[in-house]
Formats: sequence, C-alpha cells, structure tokens
Amino acid sequence: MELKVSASHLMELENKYGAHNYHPLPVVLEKGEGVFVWDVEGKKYYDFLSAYSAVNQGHCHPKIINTLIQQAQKLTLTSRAFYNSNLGIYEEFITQYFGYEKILPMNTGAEAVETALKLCRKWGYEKKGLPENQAQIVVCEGNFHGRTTTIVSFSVDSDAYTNYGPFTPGFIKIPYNNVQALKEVLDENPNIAGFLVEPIQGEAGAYVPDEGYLKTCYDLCKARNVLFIADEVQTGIARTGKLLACDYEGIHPDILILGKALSGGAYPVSAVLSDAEIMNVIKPGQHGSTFGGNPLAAAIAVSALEVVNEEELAEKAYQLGIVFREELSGFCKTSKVAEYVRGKGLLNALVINNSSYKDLAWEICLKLKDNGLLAKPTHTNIIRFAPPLVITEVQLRECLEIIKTTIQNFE
Ligand code: IF1
Repeated sequence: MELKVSASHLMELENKYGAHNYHPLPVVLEKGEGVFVWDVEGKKYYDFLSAYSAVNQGHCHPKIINTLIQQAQKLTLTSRAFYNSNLGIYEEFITQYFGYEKILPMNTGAEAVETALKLCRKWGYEKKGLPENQAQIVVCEGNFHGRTTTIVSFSVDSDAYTNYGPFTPGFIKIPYNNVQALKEVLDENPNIAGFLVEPIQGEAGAYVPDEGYLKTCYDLCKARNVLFIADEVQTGIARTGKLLACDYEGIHPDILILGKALSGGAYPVSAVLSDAEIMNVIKPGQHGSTFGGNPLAAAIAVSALEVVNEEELAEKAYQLGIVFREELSGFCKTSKVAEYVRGKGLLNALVINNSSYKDLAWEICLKLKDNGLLAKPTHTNIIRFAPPLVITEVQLRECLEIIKTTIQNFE
C-alpha cells in the first residue's frame, strides 16, 4: 500500500525546503496524460498552461516517452569529448526540418539565447569587422528571454533584474512592434551586430505585433548586415498555428532559437540554428556544455518533432485558435470582467479588467482550478490560455464553457 502524502504536506515541504522563487497555484500535480493532469487527490484538470508551452505534444506523449525509456537504458550522456551514435542523426534531421545548415545543441532556453548572443557578437567581430568589445545587440522592451545575468541585463521587468547587477553592457532597448524605432537605432549606431526579438511576446501576455512588423524588421536588418535573431522558445514548434511564428511572415531568421517543446516536455532540450557562414565562427573549445547534444536529448528531440508532423499539430493549433478567440471575443462583448482576448494559434491571453480588484485574475484562476481547468496569470491582469496542441475541438469547447461560466460568477 503506497503511503499517500497529503497535498498540504507536500506544499509545506516545498515552502520549507525550497527557494521561494515561485508562487504556485495551490495544486499538487502527480500525473499527466495528453491535455490532462491529475493532482495527488486524484482530481483531473485540463492543463491550459502546458508548462509554458513545453508540452505542446501533450503530457507524457507515448512515442516520446518510449523513446526516452529505450534510450535511457542504453546511453544517456557521453559529453562532447567523444562522438555519439545519436547526435549526427539528430543534427541532420533538425537542420533539414527547419531549413538551416547547422545546429548548436544546448539544454535550456536561456542557454540557447546566451549561445545566440555570443554567436552574434563573435560574428560581428570576425565577419562584420566591428571594433573589439563594441558590438551592440538591439532588443525589445517587454522581452522575456530567460533569467541569466546577461539576459536580465536587458530586461525592463524590475522583478527580473533588481539587485542582480552589475549588468552586461552592449544592448540597446527599443519599443516592441515599432519599426521606426528599429530603423532609427540601426541608422544611428554603426556597431550593431544583431536584433533579438520574440515573434510574439509570451510573458507580456501573448502580445502579437502588427501584421508585417517582423518582415519589415527583417528587411531593415538585411539591408544593414545586422543578424535577425528569432527567439521561438515559446512561439515555436507549432504553438502559434505554424511550425514557427516567423512562418506567418515568410521570414527565415539568421539565427533561430528553440527550446521547451523541442522535447515535448520530457527533457531539457534547446537549440540554436543558423547557416555555416555564421555558425562556423565558433571553433573547438570556444563554447559548449556538459549535457549539450547528449544522446538522450537527441533521440527525444527527433521523436518530439516527428509527433508535430505526424499529428499535424500546427494545423490543429491554427484552426482551434480561431475557435478559441472567436468564442471568447464574443463573450468579452458582454462581460464587465473579460476585456479582450489576443493571440495566435493556441497561444492566447485574456485581458481582465481588474480596476475593481487588483488580484481578480488570480481569483479567477483559483476558481478555474476548482472547476477543473489550470491556468495562471502573467503579470497582474492577464490570464494566459495555452493548452497542449493535441486538444480536440470538443474538449476545447468544453473548456470555453468552463472559462465563461467561471468568469460570469465574478460579473
Ligand atoms: C520562468 C513564459 C516566462 C521564453 C522565451 C527563453 C526562455 C523562455 C521566449 C528561457 C522561458 C518560461 C520561463 C519560466 C516561465 C516561462 C515564461 F513566457 F513562458 F511564460 F518566464 F516568461 N525565451 N519562459 O518564454 O527558457 O531557460 O526557461 O528554458 O522562468 O518562470 P528556459
């Protein structure tokens, strides 16, 4: 008989022994399968966070988990001091899958972003001829690219950077969704190596830029020999209704950053993709990581990407995203609480009118939990809704009813 530990005891343990770097919803999850998760009391929920878009393929996808089990019983890690039998296969597969010549394999999204920043700077000095230690990279206000000291150096979120200084120089912040701001900064600064941008700003609450914004920025960068770097850690891998959010505007980033759903949530896997002219500025011994490119990650990532194609997850996200936004937009017309919904594919966010009560979005998420749906506010008044892309239309419509009836109780 397995000793059942209570939810409250498990929460106490996390509070007592764990750093307090999160404020989780009061639910203790024990099992996940597809669009569902179960807590330790056996209550079933729809997961509308998807581990921040890491389980696009659904929790514990059988094909991905089977690959993990098979490989884990053979070889998990060799370090890159040696070749391994999976890495080359994975590298050929993923570069052809996304249309690039080269990949630099890493583990977390932040590591991939850091890798992209180092690659861009090194290219700036060795290919563009920028003066030593003068390279600048343009970034957008409202960005979220991870939590390393360099990355938070160019954050505008005080929670992300306060008391973590001194900060890394060499970054210029401009407003997001503002092509004129990019044009001016590129024309005024001769030492710009790259422009780092999220095609949709996830943490900012599924902030979708104007149609054509990405293409215009891409063209401005191309005309000035500045690398266009797309952080698709959250928007990539079919989440927004296309394989990549950049696909909506037909642009091919000079450097592409992937993470999260690259493994379907089974293992930390991230990647930086680029062509040889850029990637080959990094020579042996000039960058690396213990787990980067390990045979377990390589095998898992191939399976996770195969699932995206086999189950047509981008097309599903595209179609179901339209259903989700149409239904909720209609609801917002008569709601005093729900203001508007925005997003692409199944990366959506509902903006809540919290003028009457600051923590209304949090209270709504607590009630959604009681009603069997897990979601969490990003910032104070925005609720992100991002289910696994394997959700069916029937399930999505059931969830829309849960969301609407829950919010109606706050009207
Ligand atoms: C947290 C949200 C935050 C990302 C983009 C890189 C990374 C992320 C576009 C770094 C990570 C995660 C981190 C997690 C919450 C979540 C998140 F936007 F997805 F909701 F924070 F903004 N680029 N996003 O979204 O990848 O190192 O985490 O693997 O830190 O609380 P990572």
